[in-house]
Amino acid sequence: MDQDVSPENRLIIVSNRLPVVLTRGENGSWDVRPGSGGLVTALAPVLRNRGGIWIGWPGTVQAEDLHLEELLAEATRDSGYSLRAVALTEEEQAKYYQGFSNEIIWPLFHDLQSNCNYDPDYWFTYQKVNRRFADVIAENSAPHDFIWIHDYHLMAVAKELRVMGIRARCGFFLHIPFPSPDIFLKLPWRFQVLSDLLEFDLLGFQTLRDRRNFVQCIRALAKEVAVVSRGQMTTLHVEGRQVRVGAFPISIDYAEFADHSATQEVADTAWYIHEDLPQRKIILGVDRLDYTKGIPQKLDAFRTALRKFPDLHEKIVLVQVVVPSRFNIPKYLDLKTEIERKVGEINGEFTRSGWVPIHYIYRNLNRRELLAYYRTAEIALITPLKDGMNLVAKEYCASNLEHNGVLILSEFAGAVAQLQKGAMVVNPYDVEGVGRVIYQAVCMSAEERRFRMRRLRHSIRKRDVYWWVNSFLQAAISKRLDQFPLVEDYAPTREVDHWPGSVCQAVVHGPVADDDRPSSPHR
Ligand code: GDG
Repeated sequence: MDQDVSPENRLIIVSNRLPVVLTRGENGSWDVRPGSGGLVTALAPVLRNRGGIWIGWPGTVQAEDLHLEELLAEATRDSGYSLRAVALTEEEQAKYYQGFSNEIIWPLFHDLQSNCNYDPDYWFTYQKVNRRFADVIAENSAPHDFIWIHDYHLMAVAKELRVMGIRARCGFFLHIPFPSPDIFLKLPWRFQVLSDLLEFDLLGFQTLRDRRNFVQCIRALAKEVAVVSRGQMTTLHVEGRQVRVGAFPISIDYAEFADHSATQEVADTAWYIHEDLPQRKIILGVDRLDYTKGIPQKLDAFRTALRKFPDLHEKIVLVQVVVPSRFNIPKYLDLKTEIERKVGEINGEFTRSGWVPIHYIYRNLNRRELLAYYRTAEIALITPLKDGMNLVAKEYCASNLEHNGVLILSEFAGAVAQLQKGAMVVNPYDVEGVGRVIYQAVCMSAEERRFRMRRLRHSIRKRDVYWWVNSFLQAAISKRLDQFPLVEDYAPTREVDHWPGSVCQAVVHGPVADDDRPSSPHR
């Protein structure tokens, strides 16, 4: 048990990855930096100063000179909570994470069954690693803690905890979609996965559609379970226990995005971006390298818009940021090749002196750059083939301080349920339709843009990440976040950067990279 903080009612967050990335610096020392991705963006501000624990894989295989505990303690020194690592071997990582999680569950739950590789060995290792996570949770938790497990990598953890006799309340939130029964039925381990999920006390999904799909799977495959739906919540009666099932659309720290976007450093960076692209409207795409994000289809739609509407030539630029991800899986490498080929073809077809239609960025942007792109882009083009939520859509709106941006959003992103009234909703497979909507967005009047963006921002502000966490905790244990113990002596000792929640504010050892230094106010 952790002795540093009150044992009462702590929040224990468990996810596949810790919210940090460990890398070896040029001088051989280890650096700890904030991780990226939707889960970190959403949860880091939530845990700040609540004295909880975050358990996960640190993202690196144990090396002899890696003083992991020391590094993790240093990384969260100012955050008010602590990190605990789950060690994995290279083989476990390959079979549990890349294999079962990302070659089976990820494609299946995104309706892309033909991308699945049902290797039985993956399932075996998945269970073994879930047990390992349960061990670390058992070592670090007390009966009054609330254990909140995240995402499809860890669906069997509650089962393992129950086997070990751990009875603490345990909730699960699925960040990705849950498929309809006709797709879920293809999973060779469909009965085991459903029965593992039924060991949690609360199951949270992103949207009503996901919750409905899950309940339909229960009705089809677990006939002994009684289903009672009342209002927003469904209760499953399983062998004398009750499992609550609800939809909790995840969100962002709206105020933090809006405030940081308003800073001079972001404004300066945004100004330079536009100065380099004079008289062009910027259409922005920000996606992890993933076949669910619909990047090739988006490029096809952009090409269609340029072919059909020549008056767009030299007036628009697509800035497509692709964040490197899962490059050990062959499908992802193929996707990268396909994207780069298409970008080359389109630029080859349309580039004129002084105008390159697609600016392709294949790397992680730092937060200042990302916000500057959000702030400066006239249009955000977010067209996943399927997405649990899509936080980029919400971040773009929160950062659009001038209320002049247009959000083009796929009807298959979970975010559409909340944002459909202000966004231009498209079918990402319909490249002609998306091409037409790009044209309409470019031509949209300032009044309509303002009207739509105000609506979007209002809705995201009202249901931000604190609303999300409070509704989940309320449903799980009838508590709000502010009822968890505040770390009283919480006092950042160093100047923090603007990473949400200031998970880890600094490089622990080694030099600060140039692009992480704040830009000087030149204007
Ligand atoms: C999963 C689900 C669900 C992106 N590029 C950079 C960067 N990002 C950050 C964004 C955003 C996050 O990564 C991406 O979140 P998404 O929600 O768009 O997508 P996934 O990573 O697939 O997340 C998704 C989410 O979980 C939460 O439940 O919405 O459906 O698939 O926060 O800001 N951050 C930085 N540089 C980048 O270049 N710093």
